[in-house]
Amino acid sequence: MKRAFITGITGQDGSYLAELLLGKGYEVHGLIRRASTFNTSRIDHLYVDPHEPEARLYLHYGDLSDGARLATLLAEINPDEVYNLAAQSHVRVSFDEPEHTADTTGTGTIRVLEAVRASKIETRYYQASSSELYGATPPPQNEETAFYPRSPYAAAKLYSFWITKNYREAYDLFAVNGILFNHESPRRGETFVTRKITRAVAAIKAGRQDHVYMGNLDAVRDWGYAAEYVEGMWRMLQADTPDDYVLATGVGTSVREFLVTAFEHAGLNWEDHVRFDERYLRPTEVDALIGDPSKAEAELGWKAKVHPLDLARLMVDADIEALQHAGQPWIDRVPLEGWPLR
Ligand code: NAP
Ligand code: G4F
Repeated sequence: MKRAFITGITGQDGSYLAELLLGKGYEVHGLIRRASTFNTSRIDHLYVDPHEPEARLYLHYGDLSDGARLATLLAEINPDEVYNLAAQSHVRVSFDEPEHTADTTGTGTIRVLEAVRASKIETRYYQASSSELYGATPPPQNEETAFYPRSPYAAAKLYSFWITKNYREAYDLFAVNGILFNHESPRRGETFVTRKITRAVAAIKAGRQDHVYMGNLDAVRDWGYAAEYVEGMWRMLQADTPDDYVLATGVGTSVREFLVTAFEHAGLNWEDHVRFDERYLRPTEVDALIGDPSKAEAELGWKAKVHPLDLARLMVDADIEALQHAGQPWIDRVPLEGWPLR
């Protein structure tokens, strides 16, 4: 039985990756942060009592700020594959918390890589790199495109990209960068633009909210479906040689197009409900990200099937469905615009 270690298992991608690996027969170990409330809602459906013989998913407390803990854990678990998905992953928030973002999204990576070396395990390493690295460089973007980061988040990810490549070359580690373009799902964090829109559509449709405040609607992104992207991560670690790959749909869509499609899908006119708030603008914006995933298709046989506007409809349906179930705490307790969240 193969064994995997996932940092960021409680996040969107970590939850889909855990599902995928369990489905392939892996034993899966995940790193979770100690919090004063439960933070496992995205993986609760995978829970099997660890005392039961069929249990294959195990969680361990730890944090990317704690290198010694990472080394001890890796030595104990001795995984065949390490997926480093944990990060402060919100671009707008990285302007508010640049130092924390550098420590988690940048230095956190060297802590995991050093833990791999210190524990002397034989493993393959996946680094969650990002299309944000391209920043101001115009699309289409592929593995040869120059990086031009435009946020503290992207600058931290730039360090992580290069240190991963350096450890591959310096220590002959099987280490890869997945340069993933935006990928979304019904499990997407609630303050990223797609999910913010689809949650607002569901709440407006249900008569629980009248409007939503948005930032720059002209930005273009290449939104794919997260459940498909974790398959690409796994394929990178099954390759004969380690390399870096772009995963994307190749289709660019503006925030406005996504928003119009989402509102229309629910039979709503977006202009009646969308307002502007500069709180959601960034000091430096990334205008357009559209990936060219041909290398992943040719070498890994990976291709995105769900395109951005299908994704908008899929996510609206999921949020409407979620709202119909009683006791959804997010809608009962947290007013969408009540907290000053980005
Ligand atoms: P996400 O939903 O924000 O999940 C982030 C995960 O990291 C969560 O499990 C979070 O734990 C954990 N985490 C944050 N700080 C940590 C710390 N100091 N120590 C340990 N764990 C910590 O992100 P995602 O969308 O799944 O993305 C996964 C990775 O891919 C991230 O590195 C992200 O930057 C990168 N990426 C994402 C996209 C995308 O479009 N989704 C595209 C390119 C790259 P809590 O649950 O406790 O907060
Ligand atoms: O959904 P977003 O916050 O995602 P962003 O900044 O593209 O970053 C995401 O994708 C990256 C991959 O390229 C990941 F590395 C990163 O971890 C994260 O997952 O914003 C998308 C666009 C931006 O241009 C933003 O300015 O939407 C625009 N936007 C307009 N109004 C908004 C809003 N973004 C947010 N979050 N909230 C708004 O109200």
